[in-house]
Amino acid sequence: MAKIISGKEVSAAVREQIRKECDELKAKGIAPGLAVIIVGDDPASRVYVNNKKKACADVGFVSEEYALGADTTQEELLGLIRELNNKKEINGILCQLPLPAHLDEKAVINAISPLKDVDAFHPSNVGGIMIGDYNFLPCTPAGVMEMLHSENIDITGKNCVVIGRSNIVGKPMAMLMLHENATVTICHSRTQDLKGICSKADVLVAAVGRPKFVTADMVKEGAVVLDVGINRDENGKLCGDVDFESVEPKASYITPVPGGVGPMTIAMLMKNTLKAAKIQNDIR
Ligand code: L34
Repeated sequence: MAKIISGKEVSAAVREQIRKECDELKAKGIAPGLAVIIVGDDPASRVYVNNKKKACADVGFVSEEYALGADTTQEELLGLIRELNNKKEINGILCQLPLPAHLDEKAVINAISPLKDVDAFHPSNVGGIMIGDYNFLPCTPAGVMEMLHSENIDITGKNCVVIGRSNIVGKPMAMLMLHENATVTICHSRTQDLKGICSKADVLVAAVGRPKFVTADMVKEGAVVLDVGINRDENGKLCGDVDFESVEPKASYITPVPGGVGPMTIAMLMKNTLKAAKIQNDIR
């Protein structure tokens, strides 16, 4: 029987701390502000953006939503980002991904001022993370680390396996685990003997984007299993990349979906926005 690490609970504790610090900033006349850009009408993105706005309200931040039509041009989007880069009341800018296919995601990420890049997707922030010199950590990997910390799980010298190599999750996830002295393996669609590698993992992070991809035969007895996926199963029900039912009895710790990594991603976004507000107001 695994202990379930609740992202709902851990994220609530993080947000509580942020709320306190936000109150302190407000006493100094500073109100942290986050701008969220959403382009088109992807229903999943809509849910995530709504959750981000709710979290802002919960911790006391000002949030501005910019909902743009699916036919928005690259020039229009870059124009908005330029405006937000210069807007004093806005400390953090986030452009929800994925963007409609005609838009250039890389150019959009590049256009956001690194000082307001609370996703930590800008190349200069990504580079900073590589060398351990950064202001912001990418929200989803940082959220996973926070879940490990909440249970005092020490990964020093441990065999950590990340399935997935995206710029948003897999690659930075591996880097954060490396920073905490783990031995890290990144697996992907071309990996040979995926099952063999996964079943040696002390800590297994699933970020593949395929429903119930990780099954019990891929998991070592007593492993810590962290599920980054958000998918719909054959019945349209929310599920992760891990087959929770079969894996849970084998794991020592496991994260659920929903109520796992998702809420942590949002809590880490709040943390980055608070930090951005402090830096931009020369506090600390
Ligand atoms: N720019 N794009 C940018 N930044 C991000 O950090 C994201 N991500 C990913 C997609 N695109 C992005 C998110 O915000 C994934 N993601 C995200 C955020 C929140 C939740 C899930 C993914 C979330 O709230 N999940 C809930 C359930 C949501 C539901 O009901 O569908 C959960 O409990 O897991």
